[in-house]
Amino acid sequence: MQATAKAHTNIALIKYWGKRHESLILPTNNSLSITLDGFYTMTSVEYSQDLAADQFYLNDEQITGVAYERVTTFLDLVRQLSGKQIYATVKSTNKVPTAAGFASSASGFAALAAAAAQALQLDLTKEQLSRLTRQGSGSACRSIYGGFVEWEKGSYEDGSDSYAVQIASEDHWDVRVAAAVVTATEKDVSSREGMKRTVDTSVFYDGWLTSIAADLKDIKAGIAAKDFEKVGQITEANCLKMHATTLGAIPPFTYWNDATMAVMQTVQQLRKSKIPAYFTIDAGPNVKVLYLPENETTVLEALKTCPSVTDVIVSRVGKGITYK
Ligand code: FM0
Repeated sequence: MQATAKAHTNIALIKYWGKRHESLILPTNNSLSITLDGFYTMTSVEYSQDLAADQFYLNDEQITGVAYERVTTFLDLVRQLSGKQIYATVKSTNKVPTAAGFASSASGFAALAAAAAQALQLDLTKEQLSRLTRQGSGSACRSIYGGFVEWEKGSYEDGSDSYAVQIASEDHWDVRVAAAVVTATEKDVSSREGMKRTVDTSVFYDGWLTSIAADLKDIKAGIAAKDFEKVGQITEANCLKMHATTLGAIPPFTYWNDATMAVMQTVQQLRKSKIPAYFTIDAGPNVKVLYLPENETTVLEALKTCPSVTDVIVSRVGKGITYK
């Protein structure tokens, strides 16, 4: 009753930004991501009749409080599925700078779900695993798969048709993503809180929602045709629209700081000198830059010489869940 799974994080090109159901984690719109090989979580889950509660260790440190509650609440779902009232020791190693907009929750819940289900021999399909994972953290349901992945929002109230599917494998297209790290501090507004405030109060939220269908259709055509400029333009515009909704919320907020803006301008400058590179930003100040392998040297040089950037981490398109 022990298993170990590894999951990579992912970066959304079309963002998940808002829920239609809070506890089931059902989104208002489809989203689309690339799985990244540069960041991952490795998690082992061991069930034991001797335990009276779950235990959670992250990077060798025992975790209590809110982060522990999220893990044990998620394991309750796995217990329900298995019909076994049995507790687990969870040990995770994170190769993700936590809570600085790198969405460690995506690789974290994907690895946890996979290891827990495997340890109890639940024998889930990828679709079932993605649906389970979604209830830990929405973006995590995309990290079950490698390559290019779409999370279908679904329409059923019970969430049974809300899970991710792979739209192209990791071998389809060698695009690269450089994560420009500008700060490692914890963020003020979590993505969970930020998207809720935006759905509830932002005057721009309807505009965001009505623009998604066209973005999805166009970006999927762009991915299929390996049209980098098309994919890049849609990615950057979709990111800017998502972040615009936060400015229309009450109270208004933004995830950007001056360093974020400096990196965005560096990317725009690269394009002026005919290097196709495009940025996207999640719920934090760090910027991810999409580029093609032939421009790697130029793009990395520009990012590393940007004064506000403390580190640059390169990812290729990564794999889905693997087991040890
Ligand atoms: O990844 O409340 O998954 O599509 O990263 O746990 O379901 O942490 F930019 C924001 C991630 C949202 C976009 O939200 O929220 C994306 C975001 P949860 P998540």
